[in-house]
Amino acid sequence: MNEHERSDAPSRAGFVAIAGAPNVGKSTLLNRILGHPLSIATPKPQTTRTRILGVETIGNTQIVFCDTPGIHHESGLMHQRMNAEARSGVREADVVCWLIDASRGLRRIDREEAAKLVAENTIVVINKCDAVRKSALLPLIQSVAALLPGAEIVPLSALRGDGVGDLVDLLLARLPEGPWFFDADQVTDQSERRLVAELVREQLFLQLEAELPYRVAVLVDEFRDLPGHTSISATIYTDSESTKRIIVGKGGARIKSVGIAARAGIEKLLDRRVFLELFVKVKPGWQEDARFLEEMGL
Ligand SMILES: Nc1nc2c(ncn2[C@@H]2O[C@H](COP(=O)(O)OP(=O)(O)OP(=O)(O)O)[C@@H](O)[C@H]2O)c(=O)[nH]1
Ligand SMILES: [Mg+2]
Repeated sequence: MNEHERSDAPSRAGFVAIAGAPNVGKSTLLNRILGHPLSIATPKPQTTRTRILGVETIGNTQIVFCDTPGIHHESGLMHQRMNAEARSGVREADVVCWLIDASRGLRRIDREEAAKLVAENTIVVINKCDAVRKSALLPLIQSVAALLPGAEIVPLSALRGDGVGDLVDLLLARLPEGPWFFDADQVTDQSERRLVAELVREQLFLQLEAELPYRVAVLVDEFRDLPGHTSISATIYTDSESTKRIIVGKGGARIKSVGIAARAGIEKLLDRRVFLELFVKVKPGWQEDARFLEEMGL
């Protein structure tokens, strides 16, 4: 029996969007709160492409976090869909955690998007406070307060964890009474296949340079639980023969290294031995292909 079942207090539940410009640390914050790596996070902007729900049940309260893609200015169907995902995540939330990167200060995109938020249900999270001096923080807090008067402001470091507990306490206090949306032991809405595809994409983001990570998508083709191990095959789609050659690498070295690193993460996720087979296919213009984007959850 968990604490919720023992308690006489009414259950509480709500949706909390984690939103903001690309690369401000949204996925890192979600993973820090959950205590395990659910949503891939890399040093490159636009890592997250779809909404990812992460469920945290504490006592009688269930917080359903929604990690969202960074809102950005780029054009094209994939980017439009990413922004739409982020905006609907914000619209549907009871509370919005709007992240700002303290090490970069307020940027144009932060100002433009902040103007669309509602102060009463927004907590402005000033992230990456570990990366700036305290003296630089105060003026930033003042500018944020002027930008969105009335919104709560929480400085923290998602990377180190400082201040994250205070944010969770604030959220717990804000969520309305109501039934839970998920079972107490459910942690996400993402399928194992999707999580696996993301772990492969994470390695492509980490191991490919310049704009190449933006030219790949990953789909799991086969996922079979066998005695002693899980056998998985996935396809990496890219938009040209030349990118395919780079992904495969000299004598297959790059794809091998992506596979080894991704497999380590997948074995941790599934807590099983994994055989992972990766294929690379050229699919010109996939970023503009509505049906293909839908298959990827966009
Ligand atoms: N110094 C520092 N770095 C951080 C902190 N939080 C996140 N980062 C780093 O910022 C980079 C981006 O983190 P992500 O969590 O992927 O950011 P995001 O906002 O989800 O990015 P997109 O999904 O691309 O929009 C990574 O290199 C993180 O390690 C923090 O509190 N301090
Ligand atoms: Mg992210």
